[in-house]
This record gives sequence, C-alpha cells and structure tokens, in this order.
Amino acid sequence: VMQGDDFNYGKYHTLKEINDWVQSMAMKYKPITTIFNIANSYEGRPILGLKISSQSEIERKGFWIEGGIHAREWIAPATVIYMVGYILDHYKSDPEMNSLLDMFDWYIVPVVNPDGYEYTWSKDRMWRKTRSRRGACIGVDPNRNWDMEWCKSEASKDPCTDVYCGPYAFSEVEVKGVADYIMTQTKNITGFIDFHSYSQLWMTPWGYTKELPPDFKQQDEGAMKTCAALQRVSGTKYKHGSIANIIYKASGSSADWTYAKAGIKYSYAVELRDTGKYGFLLPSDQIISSGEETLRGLVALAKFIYNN
Ligand code: ING
Ligand code: ZN
Repeated sequence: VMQGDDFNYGKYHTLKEINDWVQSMAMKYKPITTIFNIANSYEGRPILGLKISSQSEIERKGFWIEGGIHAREWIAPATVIYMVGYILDHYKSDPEMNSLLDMFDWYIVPVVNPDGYEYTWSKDRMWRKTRSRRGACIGVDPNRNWDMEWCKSEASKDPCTDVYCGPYAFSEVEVKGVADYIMTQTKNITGFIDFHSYSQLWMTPWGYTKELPPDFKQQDEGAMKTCAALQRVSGTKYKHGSIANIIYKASGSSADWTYAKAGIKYSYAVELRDTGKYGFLLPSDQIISSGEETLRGLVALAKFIYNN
C-alpha cells in the first residue's frame, strides 16, 4: 500500500496512484484533512477531493482548487498534487504553509475528469473531454458545459469537436457534481482556481465576452501579485488578464460560473507551463519546479484575497 511518504512528486501518476495518494494523505494528516467524493463519473469512477481545515476555531473562508478538468493537461493534476503534498508535509515547518491553513479552509480536487484522465493513459494521450456517449461522437468539453452563458461563443454544438458544449448546460455529471458540491457542501468560498495547461497565463473572468466584470481590477491585481511571486522562484514568466482578452472567447467555462453564479469573487483559470515547446507533453522533470513556483504564487494570492 502506498504511503504518502514514498509518493514520487516528480513523476506523472495513473488515476489509481492519485486516488491511493489522496486516501493516504487523508489518513496521514487526520484530523485536519478529510476526503470527500464529489460524484461518480460517467463511467463510474469516484471524483475525490481533500478538505484541509486547521484545528483552530476561528472562522475561515474557503478556497477551491481543481485540476484535470481536461484530460491531457497532465501538469495540472501533478502541480495540484505537489502543492497539497508540500502544504501538508510542511505546515509545521514552513510559516508560509502554516499561514495558508490559518487563512482558509482548502478544498482540493486533483482530477475533475477521471474518465478522460484514465483514457489518456490507456488509449489516447491527447484526449481532452469527458467520455460520455451521446450520438455520433464521444465526450463533452467540461470547460464549456457550465451554466453561464452556456454555448454562446467559441463553443460548439457539434459533438465531434473538442469544444462541444454538450446537449445542455451541466449535462456532464463531473461538472454538475463540482457545481453542486460548491453550492451545497461549502460555504463562503472566496477563492477558486481551475488549473489547465499550457500557455503560462493567470486568467480572470470573463471568458464569454471581452467586456470586463465589475471586480476585474481587484481580480487582476491578485493575478498580477501571483505572477510576480511565481516568477521570483525561478524566473518563469506568466501573463495575466481576462480569459477572453488574453487567450480567446469561451463560454460556459468554470471561472465564469463560479464568479457569476456561485459568488466567488476571486475566480481564476490558470494555464500552467509551458509556452508551447512541449505543450501538453511537458516532461516530468518540470513537475517539481512547476509545483514550487505555482505554490509561491498561490501563497501571494491567498494573502491578497485574505486582505481584500
Ligand atoms: N485552454 C482553455 C480552454 O478551455 C480557457 C482556455 C480557460 C478558456 C478557462 C476558458 C476558461 O479552452 C485549455 N488549454 O484548455
Ligand atoms: Zn484545459
């Protein structure tokens, strides 16, 4: 049985290895860490998460972090796993980790789309979508399936494309599961990050329009501070801005919904390393450096959100 201690953070892991790691971290870091299951995926796999909540009684707001909504973007789960492992292994020795747990309750879901992730290991490394079967082709883009301006711009009604928005908003049990969990099982979440790859961008709403939302100035200031802290670790440069302005218009994406419908003011979508040399096939020898820099960015962001 895998203990948290012999998990290799410098490698990509199968879904089974990741789920075993989640279990072992929940065991090892009792009682501050608990496991939760958001829903079962289309093919029946659990979507596991970890809640980290320090013992002290002070009221804290929540912070949601997820990866693996897109199957082939392996650096996203790997970076999330690295950060959580580091936080738990160091919250007593590294004051910045301790402060993360003082400021927020953390909800972490490393692999939102387990069917797709499994498929990238077994059949097609470049698979992006879920694996639901509806008509001519397989899979819905889980980052076009959220119930916010659903399927309005830069999404497709064609099930055979990689940006298929699905037959209706929240058709995907994985996406609906996350949305329901955020709405019913958490309270006062004020930070949300959906990790993707690649392009090195720290993005804010909106995706569906190039217009900027009322909180953009503060959201972007948080992103700017994050990028600066991230770059200080080993020089990696990220850009920040609204999704539609910095990458492309996309409707029905996660951060638009969490911001508009769940009221999470600091909602972000992040494109991790790299800028295209390896793209989705980022070598595993970059996992730890990605994890380290993203974690220091996260520390800066958490402090900013906490104080604003
Ligand atoms: N890119 C994202 C995509 O879903 C994105 C860009 C992120 C759009 C967040 C909207 C919201 O197309 C990748 N690489 O998935
Ligand atoms: Zn993605």
